[in-house]
Amino acid sequence: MEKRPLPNPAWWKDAVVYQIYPRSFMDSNGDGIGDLNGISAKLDYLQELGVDVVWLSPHFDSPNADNGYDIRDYRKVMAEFGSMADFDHLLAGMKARGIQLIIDLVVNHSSDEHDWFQQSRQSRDNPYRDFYIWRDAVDGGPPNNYPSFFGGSAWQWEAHTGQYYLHYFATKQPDLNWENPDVRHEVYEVMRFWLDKGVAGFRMDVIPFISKQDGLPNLPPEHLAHPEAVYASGPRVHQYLQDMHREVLAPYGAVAVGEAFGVDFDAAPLFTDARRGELSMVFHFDIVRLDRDNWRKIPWTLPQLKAVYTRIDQTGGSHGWNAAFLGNHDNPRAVSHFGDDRPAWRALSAKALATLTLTQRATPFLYQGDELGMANFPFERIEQYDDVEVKGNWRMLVETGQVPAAEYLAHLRETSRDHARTPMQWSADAHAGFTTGTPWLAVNPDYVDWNAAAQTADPQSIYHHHRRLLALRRSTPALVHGAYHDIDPAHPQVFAYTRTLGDHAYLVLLNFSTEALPYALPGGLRVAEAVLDNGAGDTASAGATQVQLAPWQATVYRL
Ligand code: TEU
Ligand code: CA
Repeated sequence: MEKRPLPNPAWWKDAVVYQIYPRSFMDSNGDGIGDLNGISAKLDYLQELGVDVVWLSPHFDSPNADNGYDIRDYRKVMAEFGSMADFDHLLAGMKARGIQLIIDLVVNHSSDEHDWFQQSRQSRDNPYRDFYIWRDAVDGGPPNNYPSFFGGSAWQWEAHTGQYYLHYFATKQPDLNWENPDVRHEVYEVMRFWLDKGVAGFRMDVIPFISKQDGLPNLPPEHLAHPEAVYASGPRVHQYLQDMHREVLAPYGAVAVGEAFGVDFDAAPLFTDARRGELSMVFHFDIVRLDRDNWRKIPWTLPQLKAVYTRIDQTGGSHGWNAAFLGNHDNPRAVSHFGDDRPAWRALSAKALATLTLTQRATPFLYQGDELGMANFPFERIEQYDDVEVKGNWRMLVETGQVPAAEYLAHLRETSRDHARTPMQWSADAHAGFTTGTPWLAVNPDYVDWNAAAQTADPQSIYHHHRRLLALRRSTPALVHGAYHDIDPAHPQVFAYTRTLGDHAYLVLLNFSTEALPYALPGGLRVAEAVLDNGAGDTASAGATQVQLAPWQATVYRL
């Protein structure tokens, strides 16, 4: 076991993470699918940007029912992405540049093609039967009313052994049975395998779901549309995580960021309070889900958004920590989601959102392409989508006549996961320089104007704004660790907060609107100097108690 000397055991609090969705990042061999050698070829780009850590979405052997979130072999690299030698080469290239690697641990479920499940489904007395969750039919139907997130029941009938198995996601993603100590042991072994290679830790997929409710009772009707609250509150989740921490995470000094889907504000500290020994930090869903109800887009207001930031900061408290993010592979593009992707405002609002994420008391997670202001894809037809979730809901809702096709498509245009999965826009060359072949998912046609080559050459670009923010954060402990205080929670257009550490105080002012606004600083605050601005307008001079905010202006002031 490799022991890494870490000067600061909580080094990840000061880090900025960049998420790579390998299928869509860079294709090195012209088959239209991004791969590990493609990532290796772009490490200088990541180093220039200034990120400390890469989170790599699943790179394991998978039949790709859910783009790698259905793992067939936890110790093998997906053939489309390359070989284990390519992985080792990638990791060495990161180490050489001082970049740590976090990989995706997807162990609430495996693929149905995993050997464990192939064995498990053979017979009721197979030694692997209890690796999964099998139940008898009840009244000729599924054991309970649990829905799957990808449409239909969470139970799949297997005639061969006359029982149902549980799958919270696709039928090809059977849930592992964490009650079985052999399952837990196997997961620890998988974790050690990758830690021994030198990865720094894990992003843990839907980790609160691993403990199932005792007796698997029916969901009360009010939970049917959002079963995640029940799925995330099983009786033994904290026991399992504390065991995992003691057995694997602590001895290796590994970082763990949990996807806290379904975890409410009161429960979050149970996962992240360092005194409990579970996870390092969690992703809260309350921001990215503020404007939606499953696939439906719903209205949101800035005061609501600000209230969520404050609540999340409170869950961190003084013993916990959070992850800040506005996008990932499961969400629409940040600039289209919370900014304004019309030509006049796209760059400014993307810079304002970056300013927000990179000045939180939390570890920022940037999603590939957001540093370029990549925007949603102009989807029109169902055939243009790839996502298993889109297709499952189409079958369940549209094909049964419950929801008109036009209505579902109109919402998907705002909420689909596929917006984030279109290929990375590297240049104005064919297919945005992502591939010399045919990309697996269409490239956004706006790549001609919005790409990395153009932006790395332009000091005023979104990309360079990110570089400046990363450098500022690195040199300003108050922006990482300082107390967070929203100084004007009710203002409908302005997001204004301070970050204070000892004598060092900063004010972040964000105009979330396309209106020019005079803004009197609350509480008698006076600015000392602007330390970073997104170029939307003029900044105020020393001593000012009032500032003029241009549309989408984003400024960090020292107080
Ligand atoms: O996603 C968890 C999750 O529940 C949602 O974000 C999900 O994307 C879906 O929209 C719920 O309606 C994680 C992964 O990030 C996601 O890509 C996987 O599809 C999912 O788990 C299953 O592994
Ligand atoms: Ca490839």
